[in-house]
Amino acid sequence: MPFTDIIYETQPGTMLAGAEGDGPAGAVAWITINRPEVRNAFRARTVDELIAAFRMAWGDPDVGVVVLTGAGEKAFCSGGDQKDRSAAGYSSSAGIGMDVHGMHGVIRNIPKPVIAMVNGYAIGGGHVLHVVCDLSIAADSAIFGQTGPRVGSVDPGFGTAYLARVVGEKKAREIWYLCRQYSAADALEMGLVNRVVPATELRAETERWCLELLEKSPTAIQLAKVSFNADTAHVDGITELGYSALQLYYGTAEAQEGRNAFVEKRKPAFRNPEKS
Ligand code: 2NE
Repeated sequence: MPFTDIIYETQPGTMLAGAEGDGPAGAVAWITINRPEVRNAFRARTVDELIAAFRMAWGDPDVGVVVLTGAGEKAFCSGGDQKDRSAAGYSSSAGIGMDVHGMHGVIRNIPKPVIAMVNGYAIGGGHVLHVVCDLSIAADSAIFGQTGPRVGSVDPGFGTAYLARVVGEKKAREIWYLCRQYSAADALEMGLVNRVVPATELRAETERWCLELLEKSPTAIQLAKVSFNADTAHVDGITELGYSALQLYYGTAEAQEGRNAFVEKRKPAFRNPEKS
């Protein structure tokens, strides 16, 4: 599949920041969402390309670590492309129209660590993307948050129940119900990210983490990852159920009002959508 919405590159371990001598064997796969004009929002095609890219990294025996990031300096990812969303869901043939569940699955199930290099906004489904990655390293300028209840959507399952595992039930519910934005410092304090560095050092710091990972036993890391995943595998079922409900919700006037208000740059009137 030729990629239009993402960039896939590999970097040998010997070329990583901090590598000495021969450096570690192995390579890093860099997957970059490349739609900066919409803050790296994903459409159905983007999701298909991301799944294909993760599968490429999965099948490449040289690749020991995968880094997911966004193009430009403003955004990691702003979630589902709202201009591509109608009462039938996001434009595509199946489910809510995009295989977001499949994308979460490939990030969780690839037997290699995945680092989210959060270079700006991680918002909505873009926030969920970094949450499902194994590790998150953020620029000090990064901003985090969910927007579903403001735009007539929800990213249930890994976006909700798994988030509660990461930050606790009270905080996860606050993040979802109030749709506030949180700074990188806030994110570090609540355990949402592993490390925060100045934006200018983000790439080098991420490369140093990749280097450390490449020096470890890949099979031990794989087994650790699988065992972490096993403990939250039931969330898969919640996600499946949630997306089925979401497909029905997208057909309602309430959900359409959220989407329309975002595109029209106005406040939504959820309790009386006909009057907006
Ligand atoms: C990300 C954020 C906070 C950035 O704000 P700012 O002020 O830096 O940029 P601005 O002006 O809002 O955005 C720049 C351009 O990008 C588009 C905007 O419409 C704007 O376009 P123009 O006016 O220049 O034409 N843009 C940004 N995000 C977009 C998006 N997600 N879809 C389509 N166009 C987008 C701010 O932009 C923001 O809050 N964005 C929306 C975040 C959001 O609500 N995401 C969707 C949540 S739902 C979801 O992701 C989801 C789900 O619920 C279930 C399953 C799968 C996904």
